[in-house]
Amino acid sequence: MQQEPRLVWLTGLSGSGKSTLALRLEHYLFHQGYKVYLLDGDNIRSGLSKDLGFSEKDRKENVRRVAEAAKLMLDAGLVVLCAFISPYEAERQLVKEVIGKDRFTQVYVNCSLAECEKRDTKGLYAKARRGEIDHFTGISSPYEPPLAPDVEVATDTESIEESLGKLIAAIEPQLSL
Ligand code: GGZ
Repeated sequence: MQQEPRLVWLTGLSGSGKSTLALRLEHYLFHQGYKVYLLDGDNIRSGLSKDLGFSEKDRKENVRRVAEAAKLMLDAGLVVLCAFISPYEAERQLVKEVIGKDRFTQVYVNCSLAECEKRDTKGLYAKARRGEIDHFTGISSPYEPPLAPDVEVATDTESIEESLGKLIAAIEPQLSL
């Protein structure tokens, strides 16, 4: 049987664990034999969205571009994982429309702002608190939690292994090789 294309979209605050989980999921699926590719801030904001910042308008444009790029990758038959803060519900709904609801899975990587700020692996929250970064999600820019995510993991109470296990259990039945 041929691989079914699917988009798995992870949304959550900076530091919530989106990229870590998406990378682990990518490795897992790759080793299961899926053709899978991960899009995240690291590979998108250094190229395709290089001209964009973090204003509401720019974030919406970033998410729109990612959705269109992911759609092309789905047309090529890939399983695509996207890990973006994507703070606005309306834009996440747009992604679902662009991709088609039958091949879209939304994952809410839920982690409290307090925990993300405590982790602060890149020191960005401290900078945002000092006013050195504008429009920082959770501090000076909003994050709208998904209204009806297909899967939710709580990385402030679960281990990475637990969250990954939940993700795999939810996503693998939606895929076929
Ligand atoms: C939020 C910012 C900001 C501001 C730089 N607000 O934890 P990170 O570092 O590695 O991931 C964050 C990344 C967010 O990019 P996205 O493309 O996912 O955002 S969106 O979906 O809203 O377009 C963070 C870093 O960029 N970063 N400035 N002001 N995160």
